[in-house]
Amino acid sequence: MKDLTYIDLKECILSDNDGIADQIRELSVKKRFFLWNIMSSPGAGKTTFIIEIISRLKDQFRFGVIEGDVESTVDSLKMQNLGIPTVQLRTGGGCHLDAAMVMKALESLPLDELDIVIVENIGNLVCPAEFDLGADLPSMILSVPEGDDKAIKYPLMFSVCKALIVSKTDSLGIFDFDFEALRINTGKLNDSLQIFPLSAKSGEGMEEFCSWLKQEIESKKYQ
Ligand SMILES: Nc1nc2c(ncn2[C@@H]2O[C@H](COP(=O)(O)OP(=O)(O)O)[C@@H](O)[C@H]2O)c(=O)[nH]1
Ligand SMILES: [Mg+2]
Repeated sequence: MKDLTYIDLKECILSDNDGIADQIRELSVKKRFFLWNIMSSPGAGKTTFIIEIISRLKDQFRFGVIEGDVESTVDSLKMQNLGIPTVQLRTGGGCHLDAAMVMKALESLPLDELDIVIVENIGNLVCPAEFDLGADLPSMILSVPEGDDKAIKYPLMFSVCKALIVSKTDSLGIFDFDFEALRINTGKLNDSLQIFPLSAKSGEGMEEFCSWLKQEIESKKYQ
């Protein structure tokens, strides 16, 4: 082992990332916007939920969106159709967004005209959790059809989030989702995690979530 050069690339990548995440935090204070990172597996309902949030709160806040995808502009076109300033980040295979990518996207948004920037992260319950994006609200969506055991299988994601949105509650009659089991499993990882069962389709739970979100946004300190 003598003279062996050992470089922990993962550690280097994550420490570079954390430095840029800090710059994003400073930028968001200076430019006075709230940064919201939404993570989930593919199909959990991120885009549907974001559209519902924007349609409910667009008279109170000015939104911008950063869409992360491996390929395509499918989701960003939906945001553009709502008249929302949007940047599409294409990773071309990468399974997460990092802080440098988000910084690049922020540089293309009219930040002086925005109150909230939502990041729709790449659909994946693993890698996105490792990368701090400098968000005020790191959050995740777990849909009822995915099952209540995901905190056991993907613990880091549940550990780094401040809010857990349990989506598609309109399908609870079909799936055997156990909220008590979810609460027990997430409680072992993150006792400050706020859990919001809701359905972007039926509207159930959306109002409660919007009230909580407004409090989070209004509690951000801009000096
Ligand atoms: N039943 C039901 N379906 C939903 C709900 N939210 C999203 N979906 C559906 O789930 C699928 C994936 O939604 P999408 O928003 O594209 O998920 P994303 O890949 O996480 O952005 C679509 O067919 C949506 O219509 C919901 O609250 N209830
Ligand atoms: Mg989507």
